[in-house]
Amino acid sequence: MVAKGILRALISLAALTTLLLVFYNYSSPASIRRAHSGAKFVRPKTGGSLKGIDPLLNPEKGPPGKLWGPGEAERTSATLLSLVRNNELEGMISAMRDLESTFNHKFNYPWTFFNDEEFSKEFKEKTQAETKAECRYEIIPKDHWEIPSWINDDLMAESAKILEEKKVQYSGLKSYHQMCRWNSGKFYDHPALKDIRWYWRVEPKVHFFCDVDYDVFKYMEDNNKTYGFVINIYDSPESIETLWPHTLEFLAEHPDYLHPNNAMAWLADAKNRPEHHQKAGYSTCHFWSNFEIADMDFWRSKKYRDYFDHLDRAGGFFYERWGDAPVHSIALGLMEDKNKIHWFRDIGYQHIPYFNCPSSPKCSSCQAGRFTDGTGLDQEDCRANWFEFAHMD
Ligand SMILES: Nc1nc2c(ncn2[C@@H]2O[C@H](COP(=O)(O)OP(=O)(O)OP(=O)(O)O)[C@@H](O)[C@H]2O)c(=O)[nH]1
Ligand SMILES: [Mg+2]
Repeated sequence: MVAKGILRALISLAALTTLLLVFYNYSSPASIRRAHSGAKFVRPKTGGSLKGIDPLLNPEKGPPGKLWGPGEAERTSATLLSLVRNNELEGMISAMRDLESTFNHKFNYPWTFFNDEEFSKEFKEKTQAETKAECRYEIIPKDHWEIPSWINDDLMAESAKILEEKKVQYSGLKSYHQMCRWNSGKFYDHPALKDIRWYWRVEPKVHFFCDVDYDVFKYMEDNNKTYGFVINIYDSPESIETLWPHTLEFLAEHPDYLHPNNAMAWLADAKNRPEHHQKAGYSTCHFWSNFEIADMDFWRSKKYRDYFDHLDRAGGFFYERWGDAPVHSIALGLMEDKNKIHWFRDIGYQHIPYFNCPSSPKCSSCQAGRFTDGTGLDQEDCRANWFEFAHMD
């Protein structure tokens, strides 16, 4: 009788232990991730909320719905687009090689290269040799590149000194300011892009790690998307001190431009990086624009043109160091339907020092979930904020 009782107690204890172990395993997101992916990476806590799942560590299958593989559909009106200098030829070739081998040899979208001066013969020959697709080489019209007449040289030089004291990178480099302004408000008006709607922005030296077997532009078109990103990071508040106040001024003049399904909660978030919000007036979390797959019709809309003109007149591209990344991100966050913004989480990507690395057999040389390469910058990742305040698609 006593022995039977002990046996029953032992069995109950074993069952309870098993139950607890199972519960512990399935309630621990880290072990779920490990179970699914076999990856050892554990993402540092960076704020935001991944809503219990980490999409970069779960097996990645690409976006849902009908996707068009190579040869399955006509190409749409799109180009791969690079602003680049002759002396960046080597880096451009390396980026092209990656994108051609993972995507473009299957789809043959044309490349359009832009420069503020003539491309060299060597640049043209060596880049064209990397692709079967057409390469176009375009010079930027002077009135799109030059510093506008209303910018005061002395004030700009003084401002550069102040920015340098605040350690704002590239603040003394005029061409960097010009590049940011062109990428914010000019590129889509280049005559060479007149009949083109979609672009994939590619910088020299970036890397692509995963096979992309569907036409990304047709995905955007079919699914009514405006903007695709891979990485979100926090900005340097010192580079954009008055960008948000000027934006609020603009919004007060055009309250109708605020989209009913906007991402204001994402922009206004003060919880995840309070010190940035305090300095800049908004969260500073933005789409990192060295990668963009997007619809130029948004940049060509009256509301965006009005916004860019307002900012351009305010002078912050030159008196501060407003980047095209925060300008694009704020415009999208306020004036576009947030459901039209898509995270291309299946596109493995690196622009030093950050990565987007999905967990997929289509990817190589990129550790799933990795965000930086030992530079201690993991806390700059703010993709989770986008998931928390907008959505995960
Ligand atoms: N033609 C031309 N291209 C430029 C100029 N300045 C920058 N670019 C290009 O504009 C893009 C962005 O410039 P980067 O110097 O990479 O700026 P960044 O990505 O903020 O800086 P890094 O972190 O150093 O890469 C790159 O594709 C550059 O090749 C310029 O004066 N002329
Ligand atoms: Mg760059």
